[in-house]
Amino acid sequence: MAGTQRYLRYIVFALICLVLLFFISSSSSGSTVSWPAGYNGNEAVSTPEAIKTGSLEQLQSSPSTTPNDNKQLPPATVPGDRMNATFVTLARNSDVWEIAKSIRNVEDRFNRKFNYDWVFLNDDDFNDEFKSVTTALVSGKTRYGKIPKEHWSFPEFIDQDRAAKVRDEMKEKKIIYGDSISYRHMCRYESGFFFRHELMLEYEWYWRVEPSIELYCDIDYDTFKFMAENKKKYSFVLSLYEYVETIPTLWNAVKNFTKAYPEHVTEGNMMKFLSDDNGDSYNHCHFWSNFEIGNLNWLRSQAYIDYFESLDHAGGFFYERWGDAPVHSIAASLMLKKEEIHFFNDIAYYHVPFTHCPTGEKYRLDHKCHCNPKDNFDWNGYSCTARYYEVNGMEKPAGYEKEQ
Ligand SMILES: Nc1nc2c(ncn2[C@@H]2O[C@H](COP(=O)(O)OP(=O)(O)OP(=O)(O)O)[C@@H](O)[C@H]2O)c(=O)[nH]1
Ligand SMILES: *[C@@H]1O[C@H](CO)[C@@H](O)[C@H](O)[C@H]1NC(C)=O
Ligand SMILES: *[C@@H]1O[C@H](CO)[C@@H](O)[C@H](O)[C@H]1NC(C)=O
Ligand SMILES: [Mg+2]
Repeated sequence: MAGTQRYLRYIVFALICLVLLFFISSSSSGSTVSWPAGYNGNEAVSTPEAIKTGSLEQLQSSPSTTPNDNKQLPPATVPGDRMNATFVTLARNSDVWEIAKSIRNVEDRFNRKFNYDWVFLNDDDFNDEFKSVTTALVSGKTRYGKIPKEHWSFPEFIDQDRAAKVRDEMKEKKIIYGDSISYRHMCRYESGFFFRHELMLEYEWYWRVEPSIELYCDIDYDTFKFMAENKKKYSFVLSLYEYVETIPTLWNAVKNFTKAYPEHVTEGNMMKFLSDDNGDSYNHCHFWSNFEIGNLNWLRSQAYIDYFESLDHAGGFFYERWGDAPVHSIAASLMLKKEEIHFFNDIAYYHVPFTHCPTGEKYRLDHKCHCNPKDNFDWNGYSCTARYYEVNGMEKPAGYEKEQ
């Protein structure tokens, strides 16, 4: 008797197990959740039914309280020619996750439609993780370049002791990056060398991207083509006043340059953006260079090279802490015609701590922007963008007063 009872109990237990197994297996195929891969064997995360059955349109056309006929996604790749252009990023291996965020932003808002190349430059070798993560994210071709030693070291005319003393003093004064050697090499490299890296020689246009930036609006047209068709050579989204302690003699060095090379100063330039007294002194306005779309052949021109060499020999990259932003901005404002510098009001952008959020609600809604217009820096007193409008005789966008 006891043997039969135990036998029956086994059968009931086995039946319960079978029923349970049936439920688990049938429900998991229709469920949106399952164990993460590697947690319980190597099961892959299952896919929502609508995607598996190909009814993605149903998901997209689900009822909405504000009807909108214009909800189709733009094509993944916009037809037509591409420009001779590339993204360019200077980065360390340790920047990988911060640059990954930037790439994802740029791809989602722009490059998934255009698939431009992306050049990464580093004073060290990029490791496999950096290369595989960035290559997976970029829709165009990715290329990795090592910076030659002579572009990332102290030139022989620099007095090392004097430079070291300055770093100590700046540290004492708590000037941001004031005691950093690598930051100075970075600023000098971005000022005078990135456009001559052998990988960059293959392109005419560049768009500079730094780690941890954000783009907040869809960009539906080819910004490089825009630059070419409108005869633009340099562009910006944010402008501000430079920290004076980092550039005390920069303007004197610029004046020495313009005296030695008057032929490089272009007529119809934007000197008024830089100076309120016709060039006597610098007002410290500059375009923020962590975003740039520009023409590489201009940076490779004799005029720009003479300018960079002249500043480099003045020593301020090491005896002070000259940034590439004022260096590029002064060059653009003196050596280009003012019409050749473009303000990309439509590119909504963030680099800590400033935001450019386009003024004008219609534009923001039409381009699916997700920035808060209250964060827009343009009409703030520390921005130089109002001055840019004034010196170019441009009318400020409607509603700008409300953002001051
Ligand atoms: N390879 C390499 N890249 C660097 C080095 N220092 C800075 N960079 C890169 O140069 C660019 C500017 O450096 P950041 O540290 O962003 O300088 P910043 O924008 O003035 O300051 P943050 O507010 O910290 O962003 C970024 O793309 C960095 O990844 C370095 O020593 N080596
Ligand atoms: C792209 O521009 C570079 C620099 O001007 C030039 O050397 C190269 O030949 C161009 N490539 C194409 C495909 O036009
Ligand atoms: C500019 O030139 C003068 C005269 O040669 C020189 O004394 C001065 O140090 C130079 N200034 C800078 C910042 O290079
Ligand atoms: Mg940065």
